[in-house]
Amino acid sequence: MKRRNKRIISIITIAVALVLVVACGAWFVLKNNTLDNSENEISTVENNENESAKTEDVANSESENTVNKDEQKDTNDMTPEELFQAFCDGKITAEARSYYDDTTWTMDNTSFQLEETTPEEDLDPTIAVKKLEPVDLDNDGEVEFILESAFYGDMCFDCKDGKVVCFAQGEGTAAMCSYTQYDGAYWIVHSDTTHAGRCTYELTKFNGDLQVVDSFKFGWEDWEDTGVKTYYQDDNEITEADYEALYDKVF
Ligand SMILES: [Ca+2]
Repeated sequence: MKRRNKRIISIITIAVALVLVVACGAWFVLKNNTLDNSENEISTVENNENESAKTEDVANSESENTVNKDEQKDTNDMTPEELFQAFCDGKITAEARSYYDDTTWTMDNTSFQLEETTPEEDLDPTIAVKKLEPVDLDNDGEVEFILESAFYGDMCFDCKDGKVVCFAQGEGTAAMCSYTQYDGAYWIVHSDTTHAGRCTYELTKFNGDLQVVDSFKFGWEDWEDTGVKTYYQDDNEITEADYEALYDKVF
């Protein structure tokens, strides 16, 4: 009996030890798995972070490229509006053409002050201008841009093919610039109406290549200030009635 009991106790002890060993083994395996999993999770997070950092880098370099492209945007790719705005902003210059002869010069935005963007205390009335509604001044179906000065009248800008050309503007008070619609077309007008002894209007019609395709002048003279005016159209003397009729048609 004693011997039998001893054997039973031994068997139980071995069984308990086996159970303990198996339990410990299972716990160890489980623990390792958990560690592996959390490490995997951490590395996944890190990978994701790297990926998003990479995406950000790509996004940054893409936007830098866009900025560079914008800065380098060729004037040839600009719309007429963009060209005129770039000129007004001082980013590009314009070619100015004289009304009197073939003289041309380079013009930039320092030759005028935009009323809408210049502080009132800095405004010089002799060069202050405001933007007018664009008009197809050269009759080619595309609008030209106009800046109006109270002193010298309009500055007219043709903006296309990567260039800004100021093809007409006031050149002193004896050549105020404006425009009018007459005989089915727009005409540029240079006028001298503020001096004694004369009153002249010279009209010029341009085509889309900024070539003068027609022009004429009319007005009156009274150099001696006798009160008797001599009316003319081009080189011909006309009657006062003809002058009045022409004036009414033109303006
Ligand atoms: Ca036009």
